[in-house]
Amino acid sequence: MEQAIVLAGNPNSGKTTLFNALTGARQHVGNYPGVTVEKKQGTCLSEAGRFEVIDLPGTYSLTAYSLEEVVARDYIVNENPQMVVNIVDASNLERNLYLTVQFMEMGLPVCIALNMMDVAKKRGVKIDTEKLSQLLNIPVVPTVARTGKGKQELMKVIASQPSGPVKPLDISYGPDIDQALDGMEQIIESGGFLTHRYRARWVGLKFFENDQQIIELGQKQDEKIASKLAAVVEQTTKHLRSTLDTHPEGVIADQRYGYVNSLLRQGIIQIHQDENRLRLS
Ligand code: GDP
Ligand code: K
Ligand code: MG
Repeated sequence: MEQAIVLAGNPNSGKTTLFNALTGARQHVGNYPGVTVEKKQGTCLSEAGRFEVIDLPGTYSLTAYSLEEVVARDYIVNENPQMVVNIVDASNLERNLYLTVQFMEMGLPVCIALNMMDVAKKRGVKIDTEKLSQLLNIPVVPTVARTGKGKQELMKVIASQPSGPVKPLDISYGPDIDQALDGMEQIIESGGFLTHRYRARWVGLKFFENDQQIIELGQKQDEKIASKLAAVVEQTTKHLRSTLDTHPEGVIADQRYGYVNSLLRQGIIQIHQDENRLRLS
């Protein structure tokens, strides 16, 4: 069977540029089934082997807030690629890693192509890619998609990753949501509720995020479990509102950003003032 990888990331992170650099002329364009979202597919012949490559629609999150998010998420879950190659804009790390974290929460095999390294360098920003890789526990390969720099290294790293299940990332969402998620996870697992496609804790999280696609899929499978989960969400929401004057979706976004920032604060980014630039300005 041919090895398949997907390119995923924020809009304008350089996905299509990297896709072109990897596949050259060996590509074709179609649509995802049933929707008018463009699907680019191609073949990468690298030193590390032959790969089928898909350029997924750009997204900022993985909750069903937009068609692009649903298409990207569904494609990954249905096709089960060997690797999700997350194109991260090195000049905008915080925003981009917010999506990375969400791929990791789904329990997917993820690696980072840390792109736009030329832009970061020009701005005097130095990124410790090894440290970022250690902290996230996933491969990070610096790239400049525009020139093709780093693409062979990226394919080698992908080819060298062991297959098999990946340890998912579980962020703490504070005591109230964490405890609710523990309970939901048990309900979800014992009922086999959507677990043929998704990990249990992630399903619980999507109920908290009011993800209409997952909630409707769940209701179709088992109305009773779906309303049990909705009741847990409702109770926790009430509690959060009365004690902290906040709501689950807000807490979840804040904690995700908090997690990303706690990584970045550990010396990932160094800013060097360019002496020439100082003299010129
Ligand atoms: P997509 O929305 O993720 O598919 O992003 P694109 O591939 O369309 O790239 C967005 C813009 O960034 C384009 O103008 C690219 O030429 C540019 N770009 C992509 N990768 C790089 C890179 O590594 N360095 C620089 N300087 N520009 C890049
Ligand atoms: K640009
Ligand atoms: Mg694109």
